[in-house]
Amino acid sequence: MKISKFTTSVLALAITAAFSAQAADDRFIIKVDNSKKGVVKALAKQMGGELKLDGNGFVAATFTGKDLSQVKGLLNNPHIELIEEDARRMPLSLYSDDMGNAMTQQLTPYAVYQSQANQVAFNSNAGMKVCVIDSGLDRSNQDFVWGNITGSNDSGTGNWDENGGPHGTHVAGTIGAADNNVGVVGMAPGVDMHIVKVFNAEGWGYSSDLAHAADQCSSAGANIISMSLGGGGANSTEENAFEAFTNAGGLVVAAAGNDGNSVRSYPAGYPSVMMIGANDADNNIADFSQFPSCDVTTGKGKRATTTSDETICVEVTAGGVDTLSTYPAGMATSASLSIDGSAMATSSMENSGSIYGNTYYMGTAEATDSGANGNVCVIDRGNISFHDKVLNCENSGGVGAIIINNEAGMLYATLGDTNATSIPAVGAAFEDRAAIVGSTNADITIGTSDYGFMSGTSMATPAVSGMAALLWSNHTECTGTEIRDALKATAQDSGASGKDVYFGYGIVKIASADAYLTANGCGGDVTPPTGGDITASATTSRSKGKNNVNLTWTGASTSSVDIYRNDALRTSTSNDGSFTDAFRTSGSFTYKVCDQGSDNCSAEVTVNF
Ligand SMILES: [Ca+2]
Ligand SMILES: [Ca+2]
Ligand SMILES: [Ca+2]
Repeated sequence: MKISKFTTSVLALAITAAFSAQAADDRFIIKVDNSKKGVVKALAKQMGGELKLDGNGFVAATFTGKDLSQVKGLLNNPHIELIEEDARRMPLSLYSDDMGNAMTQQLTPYAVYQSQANQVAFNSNAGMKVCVIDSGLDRSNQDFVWGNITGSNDSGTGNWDENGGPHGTHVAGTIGAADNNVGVVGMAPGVDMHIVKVFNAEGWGYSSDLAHAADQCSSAGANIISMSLGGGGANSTEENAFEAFTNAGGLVVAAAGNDGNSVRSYPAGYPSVMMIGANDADNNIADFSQFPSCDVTTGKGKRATTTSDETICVEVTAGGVDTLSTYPAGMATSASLSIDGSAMATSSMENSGSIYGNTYYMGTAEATDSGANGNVCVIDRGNISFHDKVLNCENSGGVGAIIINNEAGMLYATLGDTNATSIPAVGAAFEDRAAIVGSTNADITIGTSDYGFMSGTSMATPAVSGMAALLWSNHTECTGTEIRDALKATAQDSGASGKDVYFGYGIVKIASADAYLTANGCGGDVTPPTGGDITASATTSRSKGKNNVNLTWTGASTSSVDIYRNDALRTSTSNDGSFTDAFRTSGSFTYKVCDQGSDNCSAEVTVNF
């Protein structure tokens, strides 16, 4: 069986087609006095238009295959006050990357916020190690704690610390890029990693390589194996290797695959391996994320029975669309934009370079304009091609161009195949239009970068591997399977209500998982047994609008005690015989006091408010 990397696109730009000046869905708004609307509606219909909306002082209609100037030509009528493109409106992303240039400042990728990894501190003293089986980690990238990273090579793949393409470097950055002042920040910043390079120059390897790699991960003392790869067909050698790693207390994480179908990929399809799907910044499933069934049918005909096995399908998802991470030095392209000194969201359109200048608003830049000479052109999207706008700017003496979207969101586009321009041109979001149009100066940089975007379940997988290391570093007493169960128990249900084949349990929420393990222990929501020699009692009072529980105890033997409220760990506190809990909610609350980290607890004490 051959295995290959699960990445759909190397650059965000590669998956966004160039936009034309044509209105979205060929839909236009026609402004007309209500008393003349009937005439205009009849004319629009006569000219091939299809009425979509009859508004107060306007109508909206589609003209299939027509652009704005053509529609203006068709509807040449004195009653029409204005015709403009009817733009699509859609919600902004729920989560987004930090803005700025990763070459000069540290940016946090959106998936870190989405999955709450910024809310939990990584414990670097816990000794967690993630083994990354991929195309190598290029030593040219400075955003790693290299002293914490080891590696091994398979024969024929070259050195583990030289890249076999950017894939392995991107994946490793999502797991463990350093928390410093540059680049990106990983899910478990600076975590120990062992890199196993299995991909040859052609970009694929064999399942026997993976079985061997699992042993190398084990020998290196790894807790977690992360595999952003896979292929069709199960085999027992490979399956046994990952099962042994899991049975020894480890956690194995692998990608679901990027074909957007229900095919089950391996190694993710093995029960011992946790399968990861990809979601986007809006909590939607990525259209490429594979969704194999969880059903297992045994027997035939009337004796056939179908059962569900959640270990053979997607278990959880994390961000994997347009993921920002590390590249081998200089292998990515990036753009940055500052307006009056403030970083602003942007996208690279065309032409590398770094320019600073005064801004000049050029409208839709449908002709040259001497006012642009020596300045950065600020241009609205619409009416003519992006290329011709930038060319008009350049022919006016403009030194750079910012094209602002005319509908919600960032403008992702290129200048097309026959580019006659040479000044750097970037896209900007419609939401920033007022700030950009009203600005006095702009700083644009488009150039090679050590940081860039990729999309795939390959990107979601290291996000989960890194977060598992983050969680585990705070709960080292747990096994890998208990970490896996906690990730599932606390994931945010997304897509169809309840567990589904696309999201599994949902989007990983690591602060929730951390609280869950703190409250319930490694085994999940198991109630600690009562008994022992500890006696506890409680009185109640009210002050400053709060209910107070004054808990006292004797007989505990550890220096600190664990206090449980309604069977969840409330706190660990000094064994000084008293603790006061305060809250504003009413109801019945049950407390018990336990020797720290043990099952030796007092009997339950119940208070009511
Ligand atoms: Ca960093
Ligand atoms: Ca599995
Ligand atoms: Ca769901």
